[in-house]
Amino acid sequence: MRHYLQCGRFGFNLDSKALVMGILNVTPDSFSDGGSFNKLEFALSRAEEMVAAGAAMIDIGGESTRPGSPSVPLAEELQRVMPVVYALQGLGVPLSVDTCKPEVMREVLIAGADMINDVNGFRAPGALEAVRDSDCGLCIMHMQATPQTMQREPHYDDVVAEVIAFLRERIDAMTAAGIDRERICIDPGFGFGKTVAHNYTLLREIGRMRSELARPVLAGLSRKSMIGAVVGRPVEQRLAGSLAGALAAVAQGARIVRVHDVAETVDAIQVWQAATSFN
Ligand code: 9MG
Repeated sequence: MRHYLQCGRFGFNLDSKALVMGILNVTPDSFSDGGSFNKLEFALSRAEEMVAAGAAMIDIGGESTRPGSPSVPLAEELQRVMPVVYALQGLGVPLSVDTCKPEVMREVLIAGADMINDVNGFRAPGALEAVRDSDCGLCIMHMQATPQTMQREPHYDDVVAEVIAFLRERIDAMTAAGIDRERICIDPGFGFGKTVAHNYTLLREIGRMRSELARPVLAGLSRKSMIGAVVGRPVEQRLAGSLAGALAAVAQGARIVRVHDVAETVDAIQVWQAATSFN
């Protein structure tokens, strides 16, 4: 199966390799000090550090999507994200922006972002139109309900079939709008309206998602509660569990893993790749 992903200024052949996407949160709780110059300096040095450690793309997020997080007003999200997109233009890797807001999508694409990562699967009115006429990469993620309500008793009759049906419907909506399939990657959305059992069922079935939808799969498990539920550790002690989760996702066929701990994940994947052959 051919796995090419167009990502703005960049293009990736994912036939025989898995990439690491480094997470760059630019929410106020991710900075130790309040000055805006220092925020930008901090974001830049963190991004450079991740690229030096082997990150193939950086995902910039100005709105927390953790369960129960409130939505951030448009102006606030733009204020957080835009200076970072401008500052990181010369980084040499694609800049992805994690947002659900069409207005943010439009502005960051003008500023030079290469990819939009939408945990809402581009369902907001105007989202498809906002990304249609660029050549940015697009990550369509599955989420049941909203970040505010998603972990209140998530229910599925058949979680894998329902997630695949959702992703298929979104791919069809995007291609019907004139968007090239080569710009799209898909994501089961670990932790977004799923129990621990739903998450691990989806993890085991990444290969089915990939073969039924014929697009590269992006997986985000880093430090999440599905890891904590197994290892019984708080978020700051989930590195080993997250590495195992990333390798499990790659072994099942994921081609991009979204992580906090870039250096460790890159090493783990390199050893995995040396020891196995990709399918
Ligand atoms: C923003 N964000 C948080 N978790 C995520 C995940 O699992 N996938 C994607 N695409 N984005 C995520």
